[in-house]
Amino acid sequence: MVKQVVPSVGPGENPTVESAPRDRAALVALARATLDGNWEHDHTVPSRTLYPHQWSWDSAFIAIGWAHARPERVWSELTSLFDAQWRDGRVPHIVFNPAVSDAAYFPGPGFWATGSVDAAPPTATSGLVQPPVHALAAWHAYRRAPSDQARAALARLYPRLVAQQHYLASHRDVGGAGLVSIVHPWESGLDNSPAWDDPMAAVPAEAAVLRAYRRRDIVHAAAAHRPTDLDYARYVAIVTAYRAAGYRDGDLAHRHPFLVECPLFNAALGAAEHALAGIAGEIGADPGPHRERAARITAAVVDRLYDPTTGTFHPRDLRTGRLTAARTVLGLTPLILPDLPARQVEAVLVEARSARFGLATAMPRPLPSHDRTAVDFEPQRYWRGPSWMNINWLVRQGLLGHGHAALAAGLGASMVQLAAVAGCHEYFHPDTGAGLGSPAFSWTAALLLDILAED
Ligand code: 9WN
Repeated sequence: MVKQVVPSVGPGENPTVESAPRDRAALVALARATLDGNWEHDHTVPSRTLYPHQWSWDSAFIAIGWAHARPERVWSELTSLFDAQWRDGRVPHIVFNPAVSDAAYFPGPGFWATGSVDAAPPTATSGLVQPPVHALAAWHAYRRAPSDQARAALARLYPRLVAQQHYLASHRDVGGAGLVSIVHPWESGLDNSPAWDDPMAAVPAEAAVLRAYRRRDIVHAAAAHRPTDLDYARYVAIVTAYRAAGYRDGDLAHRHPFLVECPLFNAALGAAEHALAGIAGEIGADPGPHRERAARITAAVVDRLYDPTTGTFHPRDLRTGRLTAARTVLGLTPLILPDLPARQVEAVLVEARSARFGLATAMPRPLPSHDRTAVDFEPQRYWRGPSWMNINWLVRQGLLGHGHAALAAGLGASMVQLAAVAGCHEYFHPDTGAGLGSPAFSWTAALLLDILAED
């Protein structure tokens, strides 16, 4: 009998791996049970404890998992998220569940105060966005579980996905070169990545500001595995600035403290146009404009964010005009662009296969979130070292798309092995494989189901 003990990761504890590897059937059962346990009437919470609302890019990844477990929920998941789309087209990064108390998550709906914002929906939401991986997820999930009902749901979602792209391209091209600027590290999804250290250092804030608030995350996870109080003080300061301007995007260049072109966010933007071209073809719309936009985005990602001296992609800080120096896993993610030129594909593969990330046809652990050889690599702290399933899944998709099936297989096997031992955690120690953060995390479960379905 296979043991299904989840490693203990309470605050202040040092997590250890306790279980023998699960076999495939046990892992599928665990992943399905994790998703079922986090299902909440029309969407899936990322985690019952840490994240008791709906998150934008989580729902996209989760929808992919539902295609394997309960296909009708793919469309519930995505539709409930897009029901909270703002009138300007932005898809909010959090949709708050009104049945959950304001104090259950910080910052809760009272902090965001979107009720008085013209473009916001009646439902309480945040005012930020997250990487636009939804078209890619909808198209992937549809092809995993096609049906007449699924095609009809896809057709209903299509104009909303197009509006999401339009918002990003028209309101967020602060640099004027065809790329989106994120206005907060939370928009990257990799909140405390070393990629943001330079632009964040320029945001005035003091950790003492946090005395006015109560962080809920460190009630449920070890503080040493989460962003610091100073990070949170800056997160609050940046939202406060954006909120004070009614979450409007005009004139951001002259007033906003954090403006960065992120390689993952913009790669997702381009991949979304490729996916929309596929969706358009399926539902009888015109794929042509999507293909044209996709080509322009890929060219801009290469032109603006690729550094030939490092051979990888970096975020561009619009406040300084420079690329940030850290070599994080963000640099590998433009692989998800099917039309990434061969020169950049080869360079990113060299980076991925180096000691920094350890990609191989047989690899003991998935990719870490940060360069293992960097002095600021922190194997337990959130996006500063630990391995995350969603980023590994995206890179794996990129490898498959560029014809590197053996590397994709090596990466996929390392992901499955990790969860077979540690369970469906939020993130994992990149060396020991111990589970960190939430022990029942939805996108980990969802993306595992997707990989297992290919075997
Ligand atoms: C802030 C929900 C989200 C993910 C992000 C991850 C984390 C939130 C937080 O959790 O961010 O948005 O409170 O730390 O960084 O990628 O979408 O799972």
